[in-house]
Amino acid sequence: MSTTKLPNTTSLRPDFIWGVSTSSFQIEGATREDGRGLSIWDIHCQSGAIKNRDTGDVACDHYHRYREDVGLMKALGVQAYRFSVAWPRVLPQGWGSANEAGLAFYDRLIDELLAAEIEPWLCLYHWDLPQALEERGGWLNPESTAWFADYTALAAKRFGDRVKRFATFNEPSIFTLFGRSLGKRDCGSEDELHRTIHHVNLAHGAAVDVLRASVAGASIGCIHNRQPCRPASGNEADAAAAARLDVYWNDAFPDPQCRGAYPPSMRTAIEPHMKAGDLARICRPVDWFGLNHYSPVYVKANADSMLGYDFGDKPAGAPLTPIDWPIDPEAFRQTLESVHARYGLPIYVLENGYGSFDEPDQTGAVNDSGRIEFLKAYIEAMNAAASSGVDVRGYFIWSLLDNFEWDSGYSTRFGLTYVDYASLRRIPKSSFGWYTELIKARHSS
Ligand code: GCO
Repeated sequence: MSTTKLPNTTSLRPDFIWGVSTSSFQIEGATREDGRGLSIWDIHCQSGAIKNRDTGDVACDHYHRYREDVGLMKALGVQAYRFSVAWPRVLPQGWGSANEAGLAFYDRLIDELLAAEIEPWLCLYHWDLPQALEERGGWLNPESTAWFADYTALAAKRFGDRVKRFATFNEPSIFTLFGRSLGKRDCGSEDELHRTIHHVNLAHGAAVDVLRASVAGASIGCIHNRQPCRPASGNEADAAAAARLDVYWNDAFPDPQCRGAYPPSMRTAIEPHMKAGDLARICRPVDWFGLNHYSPVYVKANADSMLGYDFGDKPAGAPLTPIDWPIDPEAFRQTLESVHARYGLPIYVLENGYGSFDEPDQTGAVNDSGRIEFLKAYIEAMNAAASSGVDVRGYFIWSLLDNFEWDSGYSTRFGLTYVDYASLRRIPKSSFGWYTELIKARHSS
């Protein structure tokens, strides 16, 4: 592999962490095995709502193939691996008695990672809410804070001797704003949306306290999807809709969590759901800001929808990935700068990646040169942000493996590794070798 294709990373700190990310529902499979309870995503898939009626029942079969997958990470040379624990695998009813077999799976995974000298980064919630809790109102129920705190305490007690990096939530703005498309009852009203937002923020704060109290040396954060929401046209209504969505998409969680206050435009709507002292319960000290970034979002006004917005057209001629997401590394650099300026925390990029429709060629190889070009441009943008003083400390590619891409099912592929879902064979793509070279070059410099 020629190293001329490698990005300039000279402004990144010597101890910069290179990693890969996945999530439980998207790769594990074994949804009915060893006592796992059902999640809202199992129920959503059962409805036939997913493209090709795909489900998470087998996924990448990571539950059984985790040793092979850790071997892939070892071959990549990554220092860290971000995964999530499936709440219903360890607490089938969401609370109450724990499932030993479920806990034991994550013990095996963590031990395998440590043996491979790969640091485990554990995300507590990547959207797979236990269905039993959804039936009790889910995040709409004020008891959800206690449920999440108890689940966090179980994970901290069991894994905290070996895991120090904890994320409370993956993309809280996404799973609350777009409840309908993410497997749970949609937020049927703006009032329900604000109640859900507040309860998830309270759950974050409660989990931080639990982790601080029970894991010596815990390094804690929350993972936020942050992407500029831009007007799809020059008209005023679209600009206002974009500005409104930008607040909910980008500020509704990190602002109360890291600055101790909701964005001003949300306060009237959120206040009826607050109790005295809530902001102090939410704003608990964290150690880093987890950033997921892909591309800007283009927004148009829609008076009939919740928050009065809809997704609009991307700029004519904008470069797009094969799944039509804009390619805009400059927006990534700007986002890094805005997070640094607004929150002043060390930043770990915990998702960035390229969706496509890779297939092996006649030799059986998978050449994903588009992904290499994308990653190179985004890493260069991150390097430029670092050169202007942004405290970015890690970059985790989404994803190690092709996997279950939510409503798109298995039709789109984000992996550095191709997964043949018929045989579950893993085939490293050309981007896999490229990332290996990048990490090796960083460690030899
Ligand atoms: C998200 C989720 C991931 C996705 C990835 C590609 O950001 O939607 O964290 O689970 O699979 O981002 O869409």
